Amino acid sequence: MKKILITGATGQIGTDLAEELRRIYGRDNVITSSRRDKPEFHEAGPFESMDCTDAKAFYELAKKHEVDTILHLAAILSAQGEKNPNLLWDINVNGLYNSLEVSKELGCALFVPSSIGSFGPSTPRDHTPQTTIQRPTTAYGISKVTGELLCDYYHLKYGLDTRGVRFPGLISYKALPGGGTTDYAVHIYHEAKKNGHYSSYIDKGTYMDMMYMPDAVDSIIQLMEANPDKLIDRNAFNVSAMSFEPEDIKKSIQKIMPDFTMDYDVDPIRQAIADSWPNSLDTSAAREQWGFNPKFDLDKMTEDMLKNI
Ligand code: VAH
Repeated sequence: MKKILITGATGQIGTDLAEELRRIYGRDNVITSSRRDKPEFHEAGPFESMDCTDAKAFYELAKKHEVDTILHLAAILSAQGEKNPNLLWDINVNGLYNSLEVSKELGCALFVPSSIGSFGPSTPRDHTPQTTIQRPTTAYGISKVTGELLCDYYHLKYGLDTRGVRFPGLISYKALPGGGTTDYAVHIYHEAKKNGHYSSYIDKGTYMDMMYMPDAVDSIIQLMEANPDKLIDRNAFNVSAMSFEPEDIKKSIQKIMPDFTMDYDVDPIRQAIADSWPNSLDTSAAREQWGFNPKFDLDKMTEDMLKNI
């Protein structure tokens, strides 16, 4: 990677990713973009407003900056997508299709994140294999499987250098997530610091894969810099650092904040989404093919989150 365009760059992943990429590759070699435009987006480096569903605007931005890599993060997340599946399809699939066409035209490498949301109730739930049944029951999951298949198609048919990971729930303190099902694992830290209490919308005993944002950012960079000859499962690799349920994160917080309390106010819509996803992923393919090796476990993440919020 030398000249990089990040779409959806003002979201939860993009905020941390742009900062780290600029530290490594240089401020002016990382162009960020988002549908929204705010003055503060221009402070950290080159930013241009761009709607990824506008094929012409997407192509012109990438060509103008002569990028060699596109990290396409623009997407609607699971819970928000169930409220507006038409908007989700437009952004998550038409936007992705544009990223493939632009990458093909300009010869760019392309990263597109998938998700544990690409699995469904018929997927083996524990130690979910790299290659297995993918029949998600959310519009979000269907868009993610579509994206995986399209990215593989463009690699096989046109030789496009497409790569992706299936992200678990991502936890960070720099930018809040928006409209996801795993967001409870971010909100709990903010509520712990603010109120010493949290009401979880995900029920006790609901295990989901999770990862701290520094490990997620490292995984994108590691994958994009990996030797292409070693990549078999390009779109997309299972990645995860841990699997936990709300009681686990509560206990982890109580090791630092003994008076922290939590109760449950379950949201049936987001609980149903969580229940359709795996409990834990098998990440051996990522570890073997490009050295995926997350550093943060739950307690180390909790310590860092509570220190920085
Ligand atoms: C969501 N945070 O909850 C996203 C992610 C694995 C979950 O895709 O929709």
